[in-house]
Amino acid sequence: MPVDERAALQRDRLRGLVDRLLATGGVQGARLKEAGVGGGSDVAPADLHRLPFTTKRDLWDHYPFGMLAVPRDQVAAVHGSSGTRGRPTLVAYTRADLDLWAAMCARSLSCAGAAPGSIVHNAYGYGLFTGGIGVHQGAVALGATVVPMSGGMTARQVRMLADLRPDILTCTPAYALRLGEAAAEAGVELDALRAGLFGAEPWSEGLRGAIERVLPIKAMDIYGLSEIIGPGVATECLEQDGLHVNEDHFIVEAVDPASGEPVADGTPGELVFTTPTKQALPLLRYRTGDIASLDRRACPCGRTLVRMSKVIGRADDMIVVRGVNVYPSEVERALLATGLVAPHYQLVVDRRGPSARLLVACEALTGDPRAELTRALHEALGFTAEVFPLPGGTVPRVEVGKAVRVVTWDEGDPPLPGLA
Ligand code: DLL
Repeated sequence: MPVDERAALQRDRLRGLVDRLLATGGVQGARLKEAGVGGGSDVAPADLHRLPFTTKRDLWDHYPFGMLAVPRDQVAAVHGSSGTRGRPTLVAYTRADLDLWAAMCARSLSCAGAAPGSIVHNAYGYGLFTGGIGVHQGAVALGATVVPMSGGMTARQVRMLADLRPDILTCTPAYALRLGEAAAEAGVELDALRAGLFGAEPWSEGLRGAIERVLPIKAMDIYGLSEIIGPGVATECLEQDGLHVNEDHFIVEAVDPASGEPVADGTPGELVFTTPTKQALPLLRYRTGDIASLDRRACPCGRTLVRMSKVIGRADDMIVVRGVNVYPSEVERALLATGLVAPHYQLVVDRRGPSARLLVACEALTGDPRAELTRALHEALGFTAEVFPLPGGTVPRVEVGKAVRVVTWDEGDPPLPGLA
């Protein structure tokens, strides 16, 4: 779509959203009134940065149904996070929202090279988590054949991959690696696979390389969050150079996480989304906590949708070790760039003593890589992390759900054998 045409669409849709929020009279409507907004005609996309934010706290405070913008009986489904990293969040969808979600996931699948007739092996978890059902509905809407594997039971997954010969694989990046290794161990060749859409957790270019070495595919990044809709908010095209944001439905901004002020394109900031077309849970300027930069330059693929970089980390995932801010993905990038370790690692923040230590548990490919890894990490992070090469298979592999990259050691035995 030409950029001007989409800007006009965004303007009209944003005005409609503001009118709906004001009419609903919930927390978002009240904040708009306080900000002096009397109706949709008062706002334009260029003024978006002056409007109030919405946060996860609002969802918690109004859990489960307090932020609905439609009567409860129009809610066709709910999804959410289990709350392993905090309190549970619940999001609601009308039938129209489910159709929008399916369309956005279909668009994402096709952006990554899937087409009607594709076979999509979907190993995202099904259930309250949005990954499985979101991608499933997208594959159906695209006219593909979906294999609803969900996560786990890796031997069975390998069997289905061998028997059904899918061309598209969808799962978390950590599980893609696990599946590739398990297929190789079982002597199964996955020569029909062409592309994968991996997301739900941060991953680096190094991990992309590792996945593309164990699987005969192009590995693409797919981003989303339950609050906005689930997967299908943004996806990489075959250029593998940034994720196209479906900004006709999800208007994106990047802001300074501390001040909340907009940052320039190309500068990492916290992603903030507005959902002008969602019905059950429309959100105005929702703060994601995810750090990435935006790129409005034309993409060789021809899509005019703004691109976001891979997510660098979450504002709340940042580890602070001796005053230095570290995102797990920076450690991943530095580790894998050495080519000396397998792409399985875990960061242990030892908080038992007066000053925190960062322990990096990894698996060496050959020899003792400690000196070189310590040097590479020092160069990347600016302080000394302690490297622990452990025997192959010691670092936990993820089978279900999201990879746990960081654990804290507060007291007692080390979280992994071999650490000290
Ligand atoms: O993880 C939605 C999803 C499912 C996206 C499947 C892609 C594929 P939530 O469980 O609500 O939803 O978690 C959302 O996960 O705020 C990010 O911190 C993180 N996340 C999601 N996708 C990516 C990605 C799904 N591609 C939270 N890269 C988000 C980095 C991601 N982080």
